[in-house]
Amino acid sequence: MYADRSPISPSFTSNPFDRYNTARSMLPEGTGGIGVGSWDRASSRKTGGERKRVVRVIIGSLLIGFVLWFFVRTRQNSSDSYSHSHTAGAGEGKAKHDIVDSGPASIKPPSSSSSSNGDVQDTYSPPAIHHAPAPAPVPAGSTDREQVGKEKASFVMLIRNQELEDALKSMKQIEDRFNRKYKYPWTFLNDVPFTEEFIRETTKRASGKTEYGLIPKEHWSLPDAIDEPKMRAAMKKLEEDKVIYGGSLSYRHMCRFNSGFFWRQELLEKYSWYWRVEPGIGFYCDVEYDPFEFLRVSGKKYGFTITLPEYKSTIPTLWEETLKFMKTNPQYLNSNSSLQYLLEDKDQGKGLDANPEYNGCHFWSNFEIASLDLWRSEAYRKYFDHLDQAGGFFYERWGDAPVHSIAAALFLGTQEVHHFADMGYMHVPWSRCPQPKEFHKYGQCVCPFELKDSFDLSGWSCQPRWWKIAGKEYGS
Ligand SMILES: Nc1nc2c(ncn2[C@@H]2O[C@H](COP(=O)(O)OP(=O)(O)OP(=O)(O)O)[C@@H](O)[C@H]2O)c(=O)[nH]1
Ligand SMILES: [Mg+2]
Repeated sequence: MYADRSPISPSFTSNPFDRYNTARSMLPEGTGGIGVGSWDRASSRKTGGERKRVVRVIIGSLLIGFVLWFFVRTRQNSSDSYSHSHTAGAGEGKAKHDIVDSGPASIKPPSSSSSSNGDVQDTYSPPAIHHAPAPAPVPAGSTDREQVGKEKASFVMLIRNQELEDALKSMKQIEDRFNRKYKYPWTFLNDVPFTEEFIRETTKRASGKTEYGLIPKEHWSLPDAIDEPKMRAAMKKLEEDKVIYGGSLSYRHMCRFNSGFFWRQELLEKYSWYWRVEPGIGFYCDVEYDPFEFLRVSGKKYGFTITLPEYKSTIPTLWEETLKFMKTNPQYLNSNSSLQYLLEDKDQGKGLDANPEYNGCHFWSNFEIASLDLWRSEAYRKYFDHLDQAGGFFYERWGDAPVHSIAAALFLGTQEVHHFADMGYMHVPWSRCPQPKEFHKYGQCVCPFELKDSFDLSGWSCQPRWWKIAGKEYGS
């Protein structure tokens, strides 16, 4: 049997901050808390001794002294160069100068994507593919909802009417940080009709068009083949074991819907790409390019922000069923798959024939920017049908996150999966932000936690496993 290593506490309460703290306190002995994870670059920064620090302080003071002396002399010699700052005082003049230097027009490419000595680079330029300048922000109060972005794409939010307030919080951040310039549409889905208030308020908050879909009954109900008493008994057992959402039927419908049906909704037929948004998330940095365009142009199909291990008592037979499926459908395994990211340490290097064990790592699917065609593909449809017939969405509590992730890892090439390391993101109880300080200046990130507490650096994160096979994206 495998150990249950999920960072998600089974004893969550309804207060998000309790949940955050509970989850933090559950970190195992030895990981030293969030931020002292297995990430070698982070821990090596902590090994410098007191002596090194003193030397650094002395050298730093000398440098600052020299820069001040040079600055004063330059101002004396050429008072014309900074004439605009003379009336405002030295402090304000310096601030203006900084703003000019860091503006988009003066951004220069970094000399390397991450500096090995930990120095902060002063400039950042997104990868060349991002270079199409972001459109100008739409003036406040504009009622023109015409899409500016060029992709066939939509935000997608599966949501309950009573989550309106949290939906608006998520939308506000995504709109301010990205969409007010692109005006991509929003698609809301619900298993019951949306209220007038929900439609009115979310439409007010969106810069683009909004559409509201009622999920067909057959996409949100028990399949005939499911043995209900057997399912109820399994639910009771998981509830007794305090497995999060173990006793919830609606949660099971939600996971099955997100796995096999959201991409079949009529409202989404016209799109090729989606950005999944959940209520109550945090989104902390500006996105100055179109991620849909980025994925399309770079030949990628799936993008994530956080990766972590699944709570294994929710998926006892998911991997077994996956192995069965892959044995009868070996043609779907991509020749450059990310299989090793899914495997336990003891099974690293093995192929599927060796029946390796799943380590539970998955892309946290409450955030996804991805291709709808990935789920529409023959491989994924057949995989979903196989899983659905096995019944684990109901007899166990399979989440859409491991289902999507296993499929993306096996059916896509590693290069087709993208870590959006430039995006700051939070879904209770975890959050992450880009690490390089120069990036924060460029992305105007406001991360409400210390960078060392970013989930990527915690002992629970599967990020190092992803880095091992895919390398690091800039922002990591
Ligand atoms: N319409 C509808 N949406 C649901 C239902 N259950 C969950 N959702 C939505 O599905 C998404 C995932 O559900 P969540 O409850 O957030 O599940 P989670 O992210 O695993 O867990 P927490 O966020 O920790 O509660 C969210 O966008 C919810 O609003 C439901 O019964 N009906
Ligand atoms: Mg959620």
